[in-house]
Amino acid sequence: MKVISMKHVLPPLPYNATALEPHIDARTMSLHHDMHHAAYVKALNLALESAPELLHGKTAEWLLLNLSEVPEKIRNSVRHNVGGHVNHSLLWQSMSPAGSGAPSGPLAEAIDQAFGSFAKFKAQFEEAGSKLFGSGWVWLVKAQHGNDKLQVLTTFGHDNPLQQGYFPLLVNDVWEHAYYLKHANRRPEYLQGWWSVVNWSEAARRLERFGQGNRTARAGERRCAA
Ligand code: MN3
Repeated sequence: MKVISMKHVLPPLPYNATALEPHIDARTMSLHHDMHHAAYVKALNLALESAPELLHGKTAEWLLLNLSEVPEKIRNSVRHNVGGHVNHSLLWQSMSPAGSGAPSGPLAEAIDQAFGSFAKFKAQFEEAGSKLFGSGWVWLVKAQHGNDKLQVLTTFGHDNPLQQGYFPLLVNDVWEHAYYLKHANRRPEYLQGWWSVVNWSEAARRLERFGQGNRTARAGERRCAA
């Protein structure tokens, strides 16, 4: 049976490029999605052209977690570009023009429990994002095993917390291309303004799905991390 080849596809932005103004300007948003994210998808597909057919049908999340199955000559390219694809797909969902400004329900409780308060969480997230040297991402995550509290962590390049055993709830991009046109070198200013466009209902949905995933994992069923 022939394995069906599945090209990775750039997801459309879930809102208009102007929708997050003034916090994310339209020019940055268009460049970020239409050029940067698109380039990662294109490069991923190109790298996979020379890969064994078996890899053509795998999801981006599978590739992220099974890089050892990818031939060494394309492994670095797949790592950077599949991470870029997955992380940016999460980033667009982490933002919304209808951001409520603060989490509610179980997510709000989990944040209070882990960080002391929402304000302390924001301060820790901003500090982690500001201090990250070079290009990377800042995340709110939940450990995939055990019942640990929520954590803030950063990843370099396009690495993803799933590769380190953490399930991502919320992410912001601190590569310069995410903010430089509007904020120049003032990354902390970008991180502070970002709270106005955070999609808290999406983060809450991810926490809920994580809980459901944990139950199916315990029942021995296959988990989907996306
Ligand atoms: Mn980016």
